[in-house]
Amino acid sequence: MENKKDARLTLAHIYVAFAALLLGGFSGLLQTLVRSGEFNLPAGIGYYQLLTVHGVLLALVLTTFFIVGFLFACMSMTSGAFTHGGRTAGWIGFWVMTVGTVMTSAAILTGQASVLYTFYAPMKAHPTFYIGLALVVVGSWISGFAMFFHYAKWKKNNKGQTPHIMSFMSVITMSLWLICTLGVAATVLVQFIPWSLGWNERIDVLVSRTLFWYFGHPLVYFWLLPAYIVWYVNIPKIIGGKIFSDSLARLAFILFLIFSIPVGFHHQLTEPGIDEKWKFFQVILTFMVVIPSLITAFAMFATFELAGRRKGFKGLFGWYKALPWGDVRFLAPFVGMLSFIPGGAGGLINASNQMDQVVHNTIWITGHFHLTIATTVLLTFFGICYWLIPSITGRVLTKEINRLGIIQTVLWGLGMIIMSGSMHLEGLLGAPRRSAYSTYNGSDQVMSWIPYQIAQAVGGTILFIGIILIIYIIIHMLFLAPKGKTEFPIGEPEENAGITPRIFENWWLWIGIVVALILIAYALPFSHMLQHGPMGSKGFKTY
Ligand code: HAS
Ligand code: CU
Repeated sequence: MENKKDARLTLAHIYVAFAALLLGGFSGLLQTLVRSGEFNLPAGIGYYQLLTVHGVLLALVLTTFFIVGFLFACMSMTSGAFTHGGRTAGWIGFWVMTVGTVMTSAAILTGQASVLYTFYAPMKAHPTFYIGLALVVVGSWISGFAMFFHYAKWKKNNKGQTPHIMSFMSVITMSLWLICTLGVAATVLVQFIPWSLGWNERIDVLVSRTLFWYFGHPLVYFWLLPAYIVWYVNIPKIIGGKIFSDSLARLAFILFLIFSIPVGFHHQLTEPGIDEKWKFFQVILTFMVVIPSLITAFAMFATFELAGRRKGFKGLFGWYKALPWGDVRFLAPFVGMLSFIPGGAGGLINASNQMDQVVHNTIWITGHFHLTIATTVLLTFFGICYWLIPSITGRVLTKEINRLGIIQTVLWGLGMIIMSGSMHLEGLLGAPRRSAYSTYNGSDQVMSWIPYQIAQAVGGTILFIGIILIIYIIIHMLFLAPKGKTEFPIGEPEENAGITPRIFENWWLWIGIVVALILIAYALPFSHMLQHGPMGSKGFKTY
């Protein structure tokens, strides 16, 4: 990276992210071993405590730190170095997030917050669990504003020009994050913190879950969009091609911003207290937010095909031979793309009301998100590391590490096919998610689950070997690889590309549509909840 000071800020985020991967991944391994029935946890560690460590550290900490760090790098590379003020804000954001992470982790590790990563009321955790989470969110806002100001400054200094697509996408991602975290901030600050401190005796469960999922669905797109940035902008350069269509890519990101927020009810399809017609409406919007992913699939095929044909490969599928299969910077994200085909299809099943009745709260759902976040997104993040880290540390990716990276990618794909595949199948047989090992007195149905649980332990073990490998690779690229210059690969548009329409920079229009759609989808059902709320529930400690 060109600016050393910005690079250090990105690096700090990467350190925390991979520390979270190591600890969170280890607890994932232990979980699959427990569920196989062949292993008991030592030293009084609880299964649900472990599951909370796993979910919070991987789904919330690893992702948020990696994404914020990566977006700082994207902005610095394509809108120029941050000013002193912007970078200071970035560091303040980083430290606020880190203090929050330490608080939340301490609450979980000391056994005072085994409430899982969705922290559903009326399960109650120690106040520091919620305060820590609030700090993580506030820290990320500070960083987000640093990015918004940076973008606005670039636009002011370059009047009439179109901002770089990578900066544009970064700002969309952080805008999505800012708007959706308002929901989780509201429930944590207004409901959970006063309740856990004993200031309020009771909590409205439905309101808290609704605010959580208002945040929880766009959260998954906050994970996905940085991966899409790489697919649209960096992968073309890595494979020797061009960005297929700058305008189409920007359009896809705007569609994500518009449609990914007012859809939280698809996580609450079995929730009593929400009228069916509002669920139906949000399911329609859920199917709208599939469209930009389909656009992305189309754009990827087009990018690959055009790159192959330009190199002279012919025939209907001849172009696939032109792809750099031996280059881990391509292979890791590519396996991520592949796994999004079944992962996305599973999402469509979940979003369909009737089918969701079959799979909701079964381990099928766990299978779904291990394909999407833990493969599609995470393998793309690993793919980023192979060029981002050496370009920051002034080192190079050696042939040996590239080869090790390919082994890591293959292990990850294989481990996930076994683990996620058996989770999907076991879910169809009715096995619940979020459940420690039990034979339920040996009923026949439950006995049919056991082989799948053993398969999950096998897959989980392969994945854990993958985690050890990637940690070794990261350490190598940070401290051991030979010195040298590594490129930060940024693709260029096709020669005959049209001009990017100016309307994409009309932020007030897009934010206006987002707000309007959120109001249409949520205002009535939510005010109904507030007006007809029950007396609320006292807190329970189930752990
Ligand atoms: Fe999901 C539950 C619906 C996408 C993550 N999801 C979850 C949970 C998580 C999660 C973490 O409607 C669990 C939350 C919890 O703890 O309870 N999901 C969807 C839908 C999509 C979707 C409709 N999910 C994701 C992504 C995630 C993610 C992305 C993380 C990153 N999901 C649901 C629903 C539930 C749910 C319900 C609740 C279920 C319940 O009952 O609780 C869509 O966005 C998917 C659209 C994607 C596609 C695929 C496009 C394919 C592409 C790849 C192209 C490949 C190429 C390579 C180019 C239609 C872009 C090919 C090359 C060759 C040579 C072949
Ligand atoms: Cu969702």
